[in-house]
Amino acid sequence: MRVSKGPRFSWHDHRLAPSGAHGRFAIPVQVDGRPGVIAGTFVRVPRPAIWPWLVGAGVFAVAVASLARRAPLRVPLVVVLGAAAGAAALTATIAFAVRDRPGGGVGWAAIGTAAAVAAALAVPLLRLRGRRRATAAGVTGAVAAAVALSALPVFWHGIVVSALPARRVRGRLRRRRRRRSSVAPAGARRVRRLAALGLVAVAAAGCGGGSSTPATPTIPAARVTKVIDFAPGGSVAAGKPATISFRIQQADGSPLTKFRRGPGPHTGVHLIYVRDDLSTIIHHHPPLGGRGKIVDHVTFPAPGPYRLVIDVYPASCPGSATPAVPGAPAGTCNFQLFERVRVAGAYSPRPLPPTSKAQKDGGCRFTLDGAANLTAVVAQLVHMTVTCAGKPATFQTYYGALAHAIFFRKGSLDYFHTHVCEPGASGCTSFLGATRVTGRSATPGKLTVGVLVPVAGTWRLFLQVEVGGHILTAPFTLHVK
Ligand SMILES: [Cu+2]
Repeated sequence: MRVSKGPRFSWHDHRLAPSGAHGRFAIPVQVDGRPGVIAGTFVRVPRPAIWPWLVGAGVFAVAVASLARRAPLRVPLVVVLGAAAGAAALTATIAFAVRDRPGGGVGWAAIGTAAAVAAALAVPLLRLRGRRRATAAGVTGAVAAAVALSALPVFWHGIVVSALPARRVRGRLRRRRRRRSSVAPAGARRVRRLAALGLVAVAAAGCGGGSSTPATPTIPAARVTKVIDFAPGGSVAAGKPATISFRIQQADGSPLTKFRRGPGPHTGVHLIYVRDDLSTIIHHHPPLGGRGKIVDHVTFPAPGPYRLVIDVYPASCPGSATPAVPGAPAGTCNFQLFERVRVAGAYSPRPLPPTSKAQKDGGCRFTLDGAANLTAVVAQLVHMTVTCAGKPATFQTYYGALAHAIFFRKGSLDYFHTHVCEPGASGCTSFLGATRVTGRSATPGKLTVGVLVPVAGTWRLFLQVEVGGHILTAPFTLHVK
């Protein structure tokens, strides 16, 4: 039985508990039409000791009895005990309604009924005085006892799903297991202990509707953030302006309409078109006005297949659909989506030029230093000297940065992107997992560029700067070990 709505798929299953102290379980599933299996190990944990509970109950009973012998304390004692029992029953009812519905979701009707009964009992308890107040407390206690008795089967249950953080619960159990050598069957009394805290929910094996024929759960394809309404559907012409448009649909089905703003290059949506042979890139920042529809006008210089990288910085990181950039400041989200564009005409892939130390574009000369020993996943800095007409170049801020270093891997077209910002600028660091890199430029004509790529191979670095109002692109071939 499926017990969840929305992007999660959970179900009620009776096959998780093999007999014995521990054993393997394997549940066949169909995920997006493909057969799979969810397997694991089921370990029964020893019962917790009963004596602390007996001792606690004994101490409590003695304390209540000794207090009850003093006549002036009897009424306050009954009131306190009745109110405490009522509060405990309410907590337990809410905990069960929130975490233990066989059909999933939250039992709002049970919570509403419990709250109404609690309010009806609380009013006389607060308003009345003397013996009548004690009677009200007695009624509250009796109702609480009835509620507790109805929840009693929880103690017969072999499996407990705890609402406490897994690490804390498992840590406790591991310590307990280390202390005891023997393994007793089923941890029913562990249930009691957690249930007493009102923090437990019970699931699976044996509850809610008897045994059913084991079925193969059919799990639909995961919902993901994706590009929709991508146009054009067919090929475009080389040398003529083409219009590219699309929307980004989030995992919950809603369109992505809000993007990160502010200084620095990590904002909005970057579109990078790269020809499959890495001979050409086009880097655009389209406007982000029209309710999620992104439109870009682009002229492709030569025919052939292009990969389009859609590098997205959403305004917020909702749920798990757009994971936060690991290691980045909280709230920085980034993900990439990919599309293909076919530019009509004969395509003859150009071989990748060999490694070079110098490149020219727009009358400027780019000299690369320190790129001989590059390693994947390691942040390294290389040095770029840019001279235009023999003088050090003055870099202008272009798309939030003084320089953009765009990396594409030969063959797979894997992508990474780092930046060089003005001294003191924020939001210029690039992250790959927990590894980070920030470029620098302290003097005109000099750039310290961060190199950080996810896998080894032959990579093409496209260094982009703006000098004198012109965007210059210097491509370098890099070998990364
Ligand atoms: Cu950039």
